[in-house]
Amino acid sequence: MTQQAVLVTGACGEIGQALVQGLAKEGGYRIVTTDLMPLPETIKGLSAEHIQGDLVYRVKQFYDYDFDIIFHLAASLSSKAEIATEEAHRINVDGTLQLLMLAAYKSEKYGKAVKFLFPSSIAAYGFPNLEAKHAAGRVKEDEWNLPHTMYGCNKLYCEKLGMYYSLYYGQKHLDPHPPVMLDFRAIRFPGLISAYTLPSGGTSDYGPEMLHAAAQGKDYACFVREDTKISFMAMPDAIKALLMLTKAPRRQLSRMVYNIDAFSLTAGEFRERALKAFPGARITFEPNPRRQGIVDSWPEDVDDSQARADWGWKPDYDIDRFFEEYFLPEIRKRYKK
Ligand code: AKB
Repeated sequence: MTQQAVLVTGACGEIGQALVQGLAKEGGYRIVTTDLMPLPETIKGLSAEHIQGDLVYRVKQFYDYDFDIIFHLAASLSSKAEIATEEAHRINVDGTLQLLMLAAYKSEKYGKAVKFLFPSSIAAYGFPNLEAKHAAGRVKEDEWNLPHTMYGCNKLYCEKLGMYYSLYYGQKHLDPHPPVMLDFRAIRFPGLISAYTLPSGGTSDYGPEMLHAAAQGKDYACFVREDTKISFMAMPDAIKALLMLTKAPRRQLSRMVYNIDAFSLTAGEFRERALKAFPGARITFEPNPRRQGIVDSWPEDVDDSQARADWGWKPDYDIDRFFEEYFLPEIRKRYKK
């Protein structure tokens, strides 16, 4: 069987590790990985080749490969990006631009569209104040695209770049016989929670951090207010969504950027769930004004009806199933509680 050649950037990150495992489980892929770090033991055996280093300076090397699919996950997340803004721009935008150029070139050269899967984020949205956030409820993809963070600006702009290279690059669509363009597909992810890994540098991190701390019997001071509400998703659902969107026939897709949704809850509700599962957990609230401001600008919930209609998206884990069937059984095994 011919294998599809896949590149996963940011392979050592949370989504990267879970995606490499998901691709290996499905089979039929030759997986090349890249990251600043060496691969963790858990996925080392699943990558055919790992290229370690800064993506921005490595992209030239990837012109020697012919990838059918690129999962471009490498990014500096929202809290970290707000501290080192120009460096975040370099990682988030320059890296993406270079990979898009590579994928566009290869698509045209071989007359076969390279699929380019891009994890965007709820950070692409931005509300001026809490009243607007509460009033908006479930936002659609094209509403409130007014990010407050460098990371959100980077994600929104890279979505636009992906569309540009897929549709208009060189204005070649105006040729009588236009060349094959690349096939860009993006998902705006909510906060993600894995039972196996912890995020770093994000602002939705308080959710997973609180749960992992409670499971280990460690104190946790949550950096946002109790009433703070955004949407979250189990990591297996995030991987399911990426794989579903990768396989969806292009003709079924009415857009290039999709919201996906699973459940929304407040930081206080996270605490209640954590206390129910781990009664001794010590969780306090000590809001950090900058990080609070970031989460306050993100939607409480997103409307994912387009993803549901176009490629059959449906999460496996609602809030109850997330805790009872995924997170708690796995985390208890992990921390032996
Ligand atoms: C972050 O907090 O920066 C990310 C995200 C929501 O994209 N987890």
